Amino acid sequence: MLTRIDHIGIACRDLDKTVEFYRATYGFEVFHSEVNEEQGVREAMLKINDTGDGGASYLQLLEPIREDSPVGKWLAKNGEGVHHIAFGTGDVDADSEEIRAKGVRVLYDEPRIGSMGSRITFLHPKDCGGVLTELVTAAEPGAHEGH
Ligand code: V0V
Ligand code: CO
Repeated sequence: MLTRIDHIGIACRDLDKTVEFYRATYGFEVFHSEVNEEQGVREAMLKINDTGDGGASYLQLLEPIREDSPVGKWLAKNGEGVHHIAFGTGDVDADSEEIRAKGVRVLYDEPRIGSMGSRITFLHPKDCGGVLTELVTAAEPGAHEGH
């Protein structure tokens, strides 16, 4: 069951500058940052609030590390802005299969590794009203502390 907005993914060209904008404007601090080679991004997670399901909601700031990555291609075409939304679930495997059975294209056969050791998959934007949609199951609590 999808129980929260896990994050909003925002594509940017300069991660450090964008982090500074969110800090100076809203007071949001970086909770975690990492490079995800497979996805082709350098990213920062800004925690906005905890949620009633034991998870949390974040802004995910994304800078491409390769031009031919999903975020690199998207930036070249659209410029900076909102790239995807992500719903949180306790069971990404079950929920993605259920959604696939409704005829929505799920991009991966098996969920892949996302931010902070989470397991993630994506739904094709053309099947979701133009919105690239991600499903996320967070790692077990304590497995990944913010850093
Ligand atoms: C592409 N399109 C989008 C879109 N990206 N529409 C809405 N939102 C987006 N973000 C549209 C694009 O305008 C085209 O429409 C059409 O889809 C095909 O796009 P394309 O540029 O030819 O690109 P493709 O087909 O090579 O790739 C599109 C997909 C790709 C969605 C398949 O971006 C993908 O695999 N995304 C999933 C992985 C990802 O995004 N990773 C980065 C975040 P027209 O022009 O034909 O109408 S990593 C992350 O979130 C992590 C690590 C995490 O949360 O933990
Ligand atoms: Co994401």
